[in-house]
Amino acid sequence: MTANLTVKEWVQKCTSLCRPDRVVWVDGSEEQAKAIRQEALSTGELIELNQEKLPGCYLHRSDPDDVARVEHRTFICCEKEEDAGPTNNWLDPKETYETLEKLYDGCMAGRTMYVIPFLMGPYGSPSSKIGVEITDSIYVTLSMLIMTRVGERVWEELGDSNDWVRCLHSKAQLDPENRYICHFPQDNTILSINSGYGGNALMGKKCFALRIASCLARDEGWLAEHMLILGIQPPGGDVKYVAAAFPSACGKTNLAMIIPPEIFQQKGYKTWCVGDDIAWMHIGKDGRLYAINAEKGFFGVAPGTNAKSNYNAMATTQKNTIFTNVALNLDDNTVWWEGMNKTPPEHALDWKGNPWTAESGRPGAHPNSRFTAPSENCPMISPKFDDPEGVPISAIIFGGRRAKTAPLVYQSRDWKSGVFVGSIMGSETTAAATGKVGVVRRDPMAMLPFCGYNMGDYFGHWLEMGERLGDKAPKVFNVNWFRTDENGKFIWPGFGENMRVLEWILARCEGEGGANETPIGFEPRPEDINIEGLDLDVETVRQLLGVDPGLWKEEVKDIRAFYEKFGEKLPKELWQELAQLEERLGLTVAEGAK
Ligand code: GTP
Ligand code: SPV
Ligand code: MN
Repeated sequence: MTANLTVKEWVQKCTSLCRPDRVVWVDGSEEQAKAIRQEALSTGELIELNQEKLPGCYLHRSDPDDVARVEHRTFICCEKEEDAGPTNNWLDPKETYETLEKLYDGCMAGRTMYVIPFLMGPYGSPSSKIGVEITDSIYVTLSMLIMTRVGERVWEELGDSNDWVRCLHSKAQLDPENRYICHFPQDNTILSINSGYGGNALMGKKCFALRIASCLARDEGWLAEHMLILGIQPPGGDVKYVAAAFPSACGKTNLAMIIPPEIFQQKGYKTWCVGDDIAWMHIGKDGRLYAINAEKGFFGVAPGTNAKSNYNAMATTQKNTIFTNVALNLDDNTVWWEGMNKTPPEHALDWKGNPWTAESGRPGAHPNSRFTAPSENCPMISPKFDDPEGVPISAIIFGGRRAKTAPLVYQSRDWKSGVFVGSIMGSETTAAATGKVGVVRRDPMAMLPFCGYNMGDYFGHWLEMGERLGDKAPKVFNVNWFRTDENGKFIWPGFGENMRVLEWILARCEGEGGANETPIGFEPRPEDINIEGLDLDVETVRQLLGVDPGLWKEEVKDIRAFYEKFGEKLPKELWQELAQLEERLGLTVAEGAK
């Protein structure tokens, strides 16, 4: 409990509005968590798994209509529509408070309300921030206990301050028609109703740590980004850190937990995971950019995860993990998902709880099924994980899922052209959000669904950060693991082998590593990528690095149309970068180009 009057008043207000039968203040103790888990087992919200094979592990099945983020029901509620920008859904704050008040009215009758104090970022860090989530979902409560730092210490850090984010969540009736994920940046408030899914309901994550935090970062001069943080230790050298922004379900967790290939291990390369989804980055005392992971756990995509693709994720999920919407193996009461192994269980229930076999003709696990696992389980968790200072970032890596256009890797000329590279990112949509999968859309900095204000201003903020960082700015790169051949098969082996690309990136950060200048930036020459021990020849690397002028001609058209949406808000520097790219591609500069 806390004596903080601003918290007490707000909890009182939410209690009178939602009218729960009972209020529980979550204290972060194992004893209380145990009682909450027991409650979840009795209501069926959690199913106990084989406690010998998977101690502390549970299965949760969500409502079948509530399995992913709902971008069309996600709103930024600031005073002026222009401040939300053309990439966000906007609602008027006053009207929205009124609409939502009606939906929250009595929504927790017959239920328990949990009050969860949580910290985003390490204890004792000047970069960390506090939130309080109120929820009527036990699943959300137990997930928050894994994903964030929860407990009495958070109240201590808060003291009597009013500087905390208000997060009110109710699963209500899980009614998709009345589902709202609303952000009120001017009030540090988030209201979420009628969904119980991760990104819609675990409000520390995308709602706070990205949408609200991006507004705070703009005002306070730092960056809140959809990025993994990875430490790479070359043989005999210091650990270097990279931060990488890939859109949802495009490989962050995998790269964050990368195991270098055998030949790299023999040389002595080591890797350390600092974070897999959210990086908060501040300029440190020495003028360099430092990153902390805002989270404490991993909310990772299950399908495709296996001992070969991501050994560390498999190891991380062997205890104290909640699995959501995966298949239940009835033979030994464990879990299964597509891509876990080649031997699907003979007796199983699918993610909806219906009898299932591999011959059923439908997936056993939902494509966006996930695991919620504590970071301390990860065998390669960085010793800097809890460091209040964070880690210094040498390189920022952008990347998307592109079958053809983007090459395996390239480096931007400087920070400004790096901001351009981030701003023109495109990627195929995935099952992480509702809607069509596999459609290419522009997803700048992998932040399209997560930037809490006008993205034109956001690009301007990135440019300003570069000015402040000067020659201490991280180098900026773009990668694409997802190029396909004429049969639609991935050409690059990916996963652990991505280390070969990281090696070139680190070399470039040290002023080493060969490169060719191309219209889009610096690319390694094919022989600059170490392919020793790979079943792949230099010719294929050449193909992976190819920049097809025809495809890029189409690409710049699409970028131009995207930029135009921002009108005056799009920084002129980015228009200039685009015009220069068009020129280098041999395209006439379109009329009206700025
Ligand atoms: P969010 O948690 O949604 O933000 O996603 P994420 O970026 O952490 O995605 P994750 O690492 O879980 O990747 C999800 C999908 O990408 C899975 O289907 C993986 O198999 C696939 N994937 C990851 N890395 C690679 C790679 O190097 N090559 C290929 N071909 N697929 C990859
Ligand atoms: C994503 O969709 O980018 C995720 C999962 O990391 S969620 O928490 O639902 O946003
Ligand atoms: Mn994510």
